[in-house]
Amino acid sequence: VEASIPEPQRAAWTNYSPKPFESAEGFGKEAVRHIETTLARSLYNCDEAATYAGTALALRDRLVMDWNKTQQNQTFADQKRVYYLSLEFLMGRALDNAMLNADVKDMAREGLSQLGFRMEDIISQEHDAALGNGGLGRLAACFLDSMASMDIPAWGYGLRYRYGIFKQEIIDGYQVEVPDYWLDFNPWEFPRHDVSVDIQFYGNASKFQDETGKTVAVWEGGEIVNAVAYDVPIPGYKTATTNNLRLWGSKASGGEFDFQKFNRGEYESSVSDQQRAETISAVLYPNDNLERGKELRLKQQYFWCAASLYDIVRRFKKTKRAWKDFPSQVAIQLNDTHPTLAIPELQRILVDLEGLEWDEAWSIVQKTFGYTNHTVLPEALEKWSVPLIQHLLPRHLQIIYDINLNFLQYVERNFPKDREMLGRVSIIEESQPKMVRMAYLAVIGSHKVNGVAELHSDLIKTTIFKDFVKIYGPDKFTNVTNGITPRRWLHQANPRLSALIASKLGGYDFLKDLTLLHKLENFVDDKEFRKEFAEIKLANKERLAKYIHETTGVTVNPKALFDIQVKRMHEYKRQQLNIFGVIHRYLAIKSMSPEDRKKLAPRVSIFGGKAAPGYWMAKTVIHLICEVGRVVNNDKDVGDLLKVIFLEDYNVSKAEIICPASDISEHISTAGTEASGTSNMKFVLNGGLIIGTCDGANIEITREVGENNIFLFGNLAEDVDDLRHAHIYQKYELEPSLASVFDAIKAGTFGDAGNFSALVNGIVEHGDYYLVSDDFVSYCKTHELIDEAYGDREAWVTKCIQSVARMGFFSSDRCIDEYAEMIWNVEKLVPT
Ligand code: 7GP
Repeated sequence: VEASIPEPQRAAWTNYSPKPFESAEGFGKEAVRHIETTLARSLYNCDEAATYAGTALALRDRLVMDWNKTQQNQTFADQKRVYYLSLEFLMGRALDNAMLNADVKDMAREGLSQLGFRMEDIISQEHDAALGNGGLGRLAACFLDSMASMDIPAWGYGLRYRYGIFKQEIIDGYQVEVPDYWLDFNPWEFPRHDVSVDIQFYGNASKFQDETGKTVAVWEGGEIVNAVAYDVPIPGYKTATTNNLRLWGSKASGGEFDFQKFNRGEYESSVSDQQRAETISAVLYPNDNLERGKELRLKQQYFWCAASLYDIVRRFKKTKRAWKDFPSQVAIQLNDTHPTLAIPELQRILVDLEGLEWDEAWSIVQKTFGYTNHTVLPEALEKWSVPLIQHLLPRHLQIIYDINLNFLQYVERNFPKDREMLGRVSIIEESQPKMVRMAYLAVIGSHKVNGVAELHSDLIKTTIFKDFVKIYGPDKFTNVTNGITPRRWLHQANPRLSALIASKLGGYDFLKDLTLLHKLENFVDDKEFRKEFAEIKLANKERLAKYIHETTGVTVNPKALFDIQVKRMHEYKRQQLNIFGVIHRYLAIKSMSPEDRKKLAPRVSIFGGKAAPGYWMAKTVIHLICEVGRVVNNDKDVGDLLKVIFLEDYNVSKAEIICPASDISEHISTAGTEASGTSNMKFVLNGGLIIGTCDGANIEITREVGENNIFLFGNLAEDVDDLRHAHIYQKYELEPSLASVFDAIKAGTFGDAGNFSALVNGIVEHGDYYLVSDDFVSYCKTHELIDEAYGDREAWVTKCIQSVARMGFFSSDRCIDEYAEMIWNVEKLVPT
C-alpha cells in the first residue's frame, strides 16, 4: 500500500502535515485558532466553556496525528489484535488524560494562564463520558489506557449511548434521577458515516438442501437497523500508540426516515420507524450487578455484537488469509456475558455466510474468544427466554441449540454415568419458559474463562462453573486479578503525591512500571518525606472539605478522620452496615460525658453512590444516610465529633477528588460477594488505609501491604452458607448494640420509622441474607481499633507509606500483561 503512492506526493503530504505544538505559545495559538475559527467565538465572548472547547480541540489535533499513524502501522504490521467487547466504558473526562499522556500539561497550563484562565477551571468544564455503571465499566476504561500505554494493538467495541448513566440529585433526602445528555459537545468522537452496517432482527430462519445436498440455513425478512461507527482515540502514556474505541450508534436503515412512506403521506409512521431504530442505542441500562431480561437490552446486545463482528471479519478478510488463521489474527475478549451473542454470531457468519463446515467453524470460534466473569450473584447472571430469542434472532436460536446438542453429546460420551449432569450443564434451562443460560454459552464458546481476583476465580470453579471444570479440566479456568491505571488514579488524581514519589524515585518511570514503588520503603523514616506525604493528604482532605461545603453546605473539619464509602448502592456492598455503625457511634457520643467526648477522635463519614432506579432497598439506604446526616450534623452535642455526608452524583471525575482524600475507606461486602472491587486499590494507592472483609481483591491487598496495614473484620466466605442457614432454621438473638441502633430508628430518631421498617425487618425477621448482624460487632470493634491507630499519627503515616510502596501489583498494566500472555497470545507493536 505504502509503495503505491508516488514519492513526490508522499513528500508533499508530509510537508503539509500539521506539526504538533511544542510550547505554551504553540498551544495558545492552536487553542485561539480553534476558538475563533472552529467555534466562531471572539475574545469578548470566550468563557470557560469555549476555552475548554478550544483547548480540547488543540489537544485533539495532536492526538489524531498519532492515532492515524498507529492505525496505519497496525494495518501494515498485520499482527494479532485484541478486540475488547464491553457494553460499558466508564471513561470519565478525556482532556486531562490526553494532556498527561502526551506530556504537554505544563505547556497548556502556561498557555491558558497567558489567556487568563486556570487549568483546573477549564478541565472541570468537561462532561464525564459516563457510559457505564460501576466497576465493570471502569475496568474496561483502565484496560484501554493500559493497552495503549503498553503498545498492544487493541480496539474497544461498545455502544454509543445518547444517555449515559443518569445524574443523581438528592432532593429532600431522596435520590432523583435526571437524564445525562452528554453529547451536546463531544470533541473526542469522530463519526464515521462511511463505516456502517445493516443489522437484521426478527424474520424467519429456514433450512434447505442445495444442489450438492448440503443443508443450508437462511435467515430472511424482519427488520433492518443501521449501525454507524463513532471512533474515540485512546492515547497511551508517553508513547505514540493511540488505539481506537469504536462505539456504534443506531439509525434507521436507508436514511433519516422512510421517504416512500413520507411521500405517501405516512408522516408519523415514517418518523416512528426512525425513532424505533434510534432507541437501540439511546440509553445505558442503569443496573449494576442485576439483569432484568428486557427485549430492548437483548436488541442492544445483538446490534453491538453483530456490528463489531462484521467489522472485525471485514478487516480480517482484507488480509486474504485462510479462515483457519482467524484466531491467530483476532482475540476477542468478552467483558462479562453481555457480548455472548458474538459466539453464535461468528459461528453463523462462518457457516451460513462463508460456507465453512460446522466443526471447522466451531474450532475457530472457540480459539477466538475469551470470557471474563465479574460476579457470582445469581440475580446478575444473564438468562434470556427461549421464546424471546426465537422471536428476535431465530437463526441464532437454532445455532445455540446445535452448539448445545454437540456439547451435551460430548458430555454424555465422557460422563456416561452422570446422567444428571446433562440437565445441570445444558445451555437451555428446562423452566417455564425455557431459558438460555448465557454464562454457560460463554464458557463453552471460549478457550479461557477468568475471574477477577483469586478468591472469585476459585469460587467460580467451585460454584457456578463446577461441572465445567470436570468437563474441560481446570486449565480452561484462570485468574487475572483486577488492576487500575496509575496514570489516572495516581498521577492525574493526586499530582502532588505523584510528584513527591517521582522526586524520591528519580523520575516518573513508576507510572509505567508500578512495581518500582517498592523503593519508597527506603524513605519510610525520612522525616522530610513523611512530612510532605502527610501534608499532601491534608491538602487533599481540604480540597474535599471545600467540595463538601460547596455542594452540601456542611462544614467538616479536614483534621478529622475521613471515612469514605463510595460505590454503587447495593445490599451486598453493605452501606447499611456502615450507616448502622455510624448510628452506633452517634448513640455512643450522645451517652458520653463531656470529658469522655473530648477523648474521642473526630470523624467524617462520607458516602456516595447511585442506586438503580428500580432498586427500592438501595434507595432506602440512601434515604437513611441522608436522614442520619440531617440529625447528626445539626446536633449541638456532637459538633465536630461526627459528620455524616452523602455526596450527590458519584462518578469518575468526583472519584478523582475523593480517592486521594481518605484516611479510611470501606470495602465491606458480605464475604464471597464482591468479585474484586477496584476502588479499594485506588484508595490505598493514594495513601489511605482500608477497612474490609476477606473478600475479592481485599485479600490480595492484605497479602501485599501486610496484615498490620489493613483493618480486616467479619466472617469468611466459607462460612456464609452455614450462617445463612442458621438465620433461617435457628432462633437468632440480636446483638444488644445492633438492637439499640434499630430501637433508635424505630423510635423515629431519623424521621418516620416506617420508611425504614423493611430495611430493619430484612435483618430481624427475614433471614438477614447479607449477614449484617453477624458482622456488626466485629465491624464496630474494628472501627474502635481504627480510632486508636489514628491517634498515633506517626505510626499511621508509616502504615500509609508502606502500603503505597507495596501496591505495585495492582496496576492494570500487570493485568494486561497477564491477559496478553495467558489468554490473547498477542505481541506489542512499538511505534517507530
Ligand atoms: C463488578 C464487580 O462487582 C466488582 O467486584 C469488580 O471489581 C468489577 O466488576 C470489575 O471486575 N461487576 C459489575 O460491575 C457487574 O455489573 C455483573 O457485574 C455483570
